[in-house]
Amino acid sequence: MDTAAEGRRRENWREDVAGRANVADTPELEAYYDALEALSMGPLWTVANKIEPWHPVPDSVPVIWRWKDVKPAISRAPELVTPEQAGRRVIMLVNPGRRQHAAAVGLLYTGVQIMDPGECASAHRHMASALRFIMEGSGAFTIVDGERLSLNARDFVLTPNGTWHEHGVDASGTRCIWQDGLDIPLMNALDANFYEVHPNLNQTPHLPPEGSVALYGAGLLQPTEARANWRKPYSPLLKYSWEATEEALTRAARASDGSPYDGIIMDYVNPLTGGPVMPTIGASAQMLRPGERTKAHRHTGSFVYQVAKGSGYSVIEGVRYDWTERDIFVIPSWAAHEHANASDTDPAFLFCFHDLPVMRSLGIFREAALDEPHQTITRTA
Ligand code: 1HN
Repeated sequence: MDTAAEGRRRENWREDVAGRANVADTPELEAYYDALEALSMGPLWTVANKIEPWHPVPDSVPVIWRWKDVKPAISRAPELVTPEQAGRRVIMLVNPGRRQHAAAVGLLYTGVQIMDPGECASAHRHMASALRFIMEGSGAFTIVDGERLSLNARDFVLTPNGTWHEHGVDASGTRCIWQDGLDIPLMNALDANFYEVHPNLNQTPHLPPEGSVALYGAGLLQPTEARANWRKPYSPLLKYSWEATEEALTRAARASDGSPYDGIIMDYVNPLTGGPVMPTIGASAQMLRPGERTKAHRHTGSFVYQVAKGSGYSVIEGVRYDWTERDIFVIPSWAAHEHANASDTDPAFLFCFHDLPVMRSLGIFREAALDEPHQTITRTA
């Protein structure tokens, strides 16, 4: 793949700097390397510049999956497999640089799932943390650890790690499509994944429907004693409605100039801690005001975006990606990026999830502005 990142990587490996490895191959050395390999050993100096780059050099490349391509692709699946056969009827969005990890970017997985009225997928749980962002349709629901939640377009719902979860669409609903996001590649990289099917195949909801929204969704909390039993590492609030999200961003725009790099951006938070919704995956919503074009920066962390409303473009490592509603795109770690709203009259809204909770809890988040406010656009994807 001939991307800017790839170019940097090649330069980086060739770079001849004092203190960095610089050993020419000789027949003696080649024979020595072969002998080491037979012993499951190897010289560090042939790979040192690769495994210790000057800055992150992701295998992931920027990718956009446009709704005009995703919708027809996922719409074929119901003709070919049932949710019972498939377990989950999902089309994965796979980064060309991360195929062997089934990753969309970095250590994050994403896919789109389709379900028809009256269908239901069985309950399971796993070590991976999961989320969904609803793309279209009505009557979808999910049951998370016994709590049934109804899902409308652009709602954001959590199925944190270890929770039993299943999804379906009411018989009175319409065909539903949503985006799934999981940290499967992270769990597999850590060799920490587990998976279990529910002993009864489906849950019997035993908690009040939308109970977490009733208790935690209004920005007010019960007294300390009443909520002291919540000791789990994820948000007790499981669903964040789009209506409240759009309103929060619209109000924030009246009170703040926002970020020069992201416009009006707000994190979905655990209401008990103000921290991220799950220990390994965070999520944000952002609004680009009419005509807004943000400044370019780069930072560590991998990002999966879905365009919730409006249209515009992002410039990632000098390449322009035009986007519109329901398009999904990814920004790899340390890639230079900036966003623009194409409309002079309407705001644009982006949903995104990312691994910043991992970066922050390990103390490895780093960010930098570019020298120039905007990148030179070398090509349009
Ligand atoms: C999963 O549990 C769902 O619950 C969707 O709908 C996609 C991909 C990999 C592993 C588990 C779901 C998944 C998944």
